Amino acid sequence: MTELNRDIVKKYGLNAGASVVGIVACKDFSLAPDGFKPSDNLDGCRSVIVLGVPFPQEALTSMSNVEYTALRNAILTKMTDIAKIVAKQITKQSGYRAKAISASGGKYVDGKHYGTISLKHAAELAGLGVITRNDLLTSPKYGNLLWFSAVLTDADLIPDEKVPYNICVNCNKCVEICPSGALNNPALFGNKECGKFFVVENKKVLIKCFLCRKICPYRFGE
Ligand code: B12
Repeated sequence: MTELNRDIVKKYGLNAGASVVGIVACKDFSLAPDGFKPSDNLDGCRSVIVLGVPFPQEALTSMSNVEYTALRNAILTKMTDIAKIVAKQITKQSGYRAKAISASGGKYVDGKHYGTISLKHAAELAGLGVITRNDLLTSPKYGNLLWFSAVLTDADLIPDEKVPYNICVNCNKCVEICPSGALNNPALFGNKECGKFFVVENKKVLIKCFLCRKICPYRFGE
């Protein structure tokens, strides 16, 4: 068994294919709803390792809805695989418990599909960026192009610092362009409204809108 620390964990993530890796202490999730705290999903959880990979910029500039959706599906599968690799390595090399968190889903509550934890909040707490007015995690380096997965572990790892400033200037362009009205209430994102643009065609989900991503002046970072 080898010692486990933040540098080793970050190396695992980068070697598995992540472009960014951030660490949060589980206690920082106190504001997450019950059932969505890391400790609700792994007994004795101490740290969350957040893994991110960006879309290429072309996803927002020149891809059709079909191409965008196909790339999104591929990247979500890749993100989940990266989390599984990191979780396996942690347990194998150090003996700590580790649980991979899927990039695309987790559980059903009252018939609705939810993630295991909120990966946007995890990424913000892990210092990978800030949640901006379009309700997306926006990174100083990669803008809103990042996709995430995570690993929960009972290892106590030194966490990262949050980004100490807000990138969003509240230009409101995302609110004005959103065809569903999902962004109208700054305190409550309209999941149901936004979800209407995820449509089933030929037995497959097609994402028909990503204007809140595309319109943001910080879509590609600062
Ligand atoms: C389900 C889902 C959706 C559904 C939601 C409706 C539904 N339930 O069916 C819909 C269809 C709306 C959707 C849309 C999109 N999604 Co989506 N989605 C998810 C998914 C898989 C789960 C979200 C979830 O259940 N979170 C858990 C619940 C409890 O969190 P919540 O509702 O956000 O939480 C609220 C409160 O409970 C509280 N809260 C919850 N946890 C915490 C924790 C802390 C510390 C605090 C303070 C508060 C807090 O704050 C929130 C506001 O009230 C996540 C992956 C994930 N696991 O996070 C991706 C995810 C959020 N989606 C993502 C993306 C990219 C999109 C789209 C852009 C896709 C597109 N159109 O191209 C749009 C974006 C819309 C937008 N502007 O935000 C990315 C975001 C990446 C980024 N850079 O921000 C994620 C993280 C996927 C990923 N693996 O990267 N999505």
